Amino acid sequence: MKIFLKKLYLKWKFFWVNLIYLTYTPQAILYSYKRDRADRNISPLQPHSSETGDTPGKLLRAANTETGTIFYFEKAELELTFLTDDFVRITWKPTILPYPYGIERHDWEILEPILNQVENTWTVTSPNATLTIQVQDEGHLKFFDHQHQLIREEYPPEKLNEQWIHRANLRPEEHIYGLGERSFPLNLRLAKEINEKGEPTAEPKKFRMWNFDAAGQYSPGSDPMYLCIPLYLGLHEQGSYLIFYENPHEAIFQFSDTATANFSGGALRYYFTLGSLPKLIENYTELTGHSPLPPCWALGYHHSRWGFGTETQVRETYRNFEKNDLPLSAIHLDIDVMVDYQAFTIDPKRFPDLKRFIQELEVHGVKFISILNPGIKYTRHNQMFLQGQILHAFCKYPNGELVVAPVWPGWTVFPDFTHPMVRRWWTRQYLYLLEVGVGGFWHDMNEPAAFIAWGDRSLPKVTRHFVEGRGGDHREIHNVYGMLQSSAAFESLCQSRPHHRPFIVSRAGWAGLQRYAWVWTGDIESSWAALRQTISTVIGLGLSGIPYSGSDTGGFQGNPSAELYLRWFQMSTFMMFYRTHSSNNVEHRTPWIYGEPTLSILREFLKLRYRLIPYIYTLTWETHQQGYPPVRPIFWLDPTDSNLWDIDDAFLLGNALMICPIYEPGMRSRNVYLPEGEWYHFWDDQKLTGSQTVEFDAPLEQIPLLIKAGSIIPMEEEKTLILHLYPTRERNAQGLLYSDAGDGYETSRIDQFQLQPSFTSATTNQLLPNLLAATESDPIDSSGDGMKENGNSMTLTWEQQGDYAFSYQQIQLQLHGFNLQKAWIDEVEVSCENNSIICDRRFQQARFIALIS
Ligand code: NBV
Repeated sequence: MKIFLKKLYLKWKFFWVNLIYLTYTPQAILYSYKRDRADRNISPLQPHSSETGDTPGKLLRAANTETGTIFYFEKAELELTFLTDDFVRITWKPTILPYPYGIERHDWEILEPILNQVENTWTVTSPNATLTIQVQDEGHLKFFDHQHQLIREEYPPEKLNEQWIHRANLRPEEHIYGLGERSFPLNLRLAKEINEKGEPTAEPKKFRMWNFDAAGQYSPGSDPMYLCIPLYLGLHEQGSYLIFYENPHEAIFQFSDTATANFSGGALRYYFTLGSLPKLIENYTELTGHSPLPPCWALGYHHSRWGFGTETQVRETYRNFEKNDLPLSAIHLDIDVMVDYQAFTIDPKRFPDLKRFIQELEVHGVKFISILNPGIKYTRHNQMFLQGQILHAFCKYPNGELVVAPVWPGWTVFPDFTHPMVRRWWTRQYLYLLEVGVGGFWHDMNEPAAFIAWGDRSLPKVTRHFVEGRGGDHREIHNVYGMLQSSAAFESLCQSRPHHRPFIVSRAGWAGLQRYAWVWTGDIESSWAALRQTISTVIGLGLSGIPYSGSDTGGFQGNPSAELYLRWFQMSTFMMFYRTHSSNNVEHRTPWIYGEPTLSILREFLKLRYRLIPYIYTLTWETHQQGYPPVRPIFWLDPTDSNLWDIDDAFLLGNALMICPIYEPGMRSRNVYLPEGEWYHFWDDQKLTGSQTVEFDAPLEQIPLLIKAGSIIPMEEEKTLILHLYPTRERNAQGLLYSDAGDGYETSRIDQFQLQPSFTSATTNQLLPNLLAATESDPIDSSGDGMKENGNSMTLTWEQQGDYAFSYQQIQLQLHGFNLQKAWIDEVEVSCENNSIICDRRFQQARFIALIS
């Protein structure tokens, strides 16, 4: 009975989606039938548990060559290529190498490793001995770190017709993260298969690698998702590693006592790196590309809704934001503003003078973002279709017939983005919208998605693709399709607006998408479970190399209560893509519709986000340089503390800020396990010691926010830079501030702040006279280098690099955790008020006398 009711409920929930699709049903039936007929000779990928595959056979010999070390087996060759001392590329041959869509860097100086043989076991060691790989008979591989600790152990690969089966041992305590976008716990080893009743079973989850449209609504536990990446990180007691399979074919990954990767085809080429978590991500993003700096406005708040409809509605919305004193940076327009859902159109009836309207928005500091689907309406009345036909731009069946499938415009054709000429053609299509001033693009349905009556929601697997001239089919291209569309858009924006940074959001993607686009997590249901799920999904994306993501605040489908919306909004405030979006059949989700006190609390969080922009923008610079995701798992701070490995109800924003969302109705307090070190409670400066669980209050106005002691957080208000100093007990703290014009590619600057206990030379005892006068305590020699620490004083030094002019009119230094008694800026005494000092110019040193509070 319970199951029946649940099924009935689910049916009701999906009713509206079905209604939408109803008009497309005849087409969907026809297409599904045609797709299945075309794919009749392609058997679906099944996970294999048996050892039926063909293995490489006996290891015969090995030799160092120019491209790496080659191991010759009876039936295969293995090539190990050291890209750096801790990063190796592994290729099993013979194979047809993948077209390197995911790879950004090709110019590695291949290192020559040290090759050794003891009986039938060979070892290859990187020049600095950071990584040693042991190759044994049959193709058994072991990876050791510089201390000769075993980090990973792989079994010989198995080949089963086109398929590859690759297994590795997992240690009992080993945790696994990654695989791109997932709707499961952060540690993927905890994920279980769900049975028909919707309950988890004991069987480890089989994760599918096949970008998939959740079509209107998904819940936690849905798989696959829109953006799959065959990459995972392993973390265990001996260390951590990352493995990335450069193979976009459909695959199934499962993690039990072993990690199994089962690819339906393609090459067994993968990359392995070990070391600290930041180093793993650094290596991976060096290979697959760094995210460009986003325009600074993109870090503000975005408001979106499917169903905005007209200029009047959008105007009313931004004016209401202003009236309610709510900052806003962008409005996103969904498919309803197009003409017959045709790509690159905006209905002139709804937006009679688009250019002028976009200018109006610009005056109010709001960007106009336009949705874009990859499919082109299949009709002779559509110029783009006609042009594309002339250029042979669309995907075809092996017999040369166009692949036509139903999507929003009705019968639709799909550009083959694997053809450079098609990408060039596509880049030109953005021009009109760019000319009228559209601020950025939101790529939807680019898995690519099609409406179906049954079976796979995409193109037939036999669909032919150009693959840069070498040819291939949809089995190889499906997962990179959305990324290639984004690469064309990126190119277009760079070309036509060379002085502005592109802003693109994409639903689908693969390894390397970070070079072009941000991501949102699609059509998540509006529920408390979905709010909590978002934390793992976003962290998992970051660990998979996708640093900029966020969810539809409040959930896409459904009407969140004021409390759910508020709690979701509070969480989104600290995620990189800060957007509210919802379906066209739900209530409007603008902050004012929730009334008080919700409206005021939302306003506070919005304003907090804007105050934090200097800190967040600095994180984007770090991401651009090193690839680190701004939103991080808690274990990023201390991977040796296994208590942190499973935490997926909290996250870090940079290393200084820990965010603990509230994810249950009525929850007014929650427990938080703090990583080692000292912490400050953001809301009241309470000091806490790490490595323990602490309970925090969480009234509606707050979610627990913790600051790592030792941080300096740059914030801004009006034209004032506010440096929040959170010293450790030893009075140390540091922070960075990156700044530039906020867009474009001109000059930039880095300001570096360092707070330390003040020292004086013990031999000469030359404390600054004013400092001497102010302090009562004796200097303590704690440094051991003849310098004496001056008890209650600390010094903030400010160093800078870069040519961009410092743009703030005032600087406020706000001290936390210590009572400020006296302060000097470049040795001139200044007044202190409310534990802070204000100055109107840059300085080199600030000194404080402050007593620990
Ligand atoms: O374009 C309509 C929606 C969009 O609002 C949503 O964000 C996308 O994820 N789109 C999916 C297509 C319709 C889904 C039912």
